Amino acid sequence: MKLLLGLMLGMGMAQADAMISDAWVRASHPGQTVGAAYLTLHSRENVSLVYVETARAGTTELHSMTMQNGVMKMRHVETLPIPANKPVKLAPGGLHLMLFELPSPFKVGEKIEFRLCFKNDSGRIREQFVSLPVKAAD
Ligand SMILES: [Cu+2]
Repeated sequence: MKLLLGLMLGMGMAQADAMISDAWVRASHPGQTVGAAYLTLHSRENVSLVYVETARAGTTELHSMTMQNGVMKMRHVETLPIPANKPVKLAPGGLHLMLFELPSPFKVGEKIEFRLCFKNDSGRIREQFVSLPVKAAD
């Protein structure tokens, strides 16, 4: 039964799954409690990224970053619209996933699993699991 349900979910999601590229988690130092992750999201239909979590952080928030009067400002973004076939890039200096309350450092070579929840125009929410490699900051 569980297997059958899994297959059905898998089939239902295959078409709508977002494509993920340029995904990585910034390596962190021991004792560092805040981290960041980046990825580019591409969807074939209009969706919004409404929730992100990982077991490797107490809280995960989507943030934007802008320059205001020469000062970098970060803002918490509740939902991120991803228009059909228009990739949205989360990258250093701009949109990013901010990770709080890190219980242990992100080490280069590790893979960190994230759960992303997307909502489509008809209000249906589906989840997608992605594994992001840890890389040293450029
Ligand atoms: Cu931030």
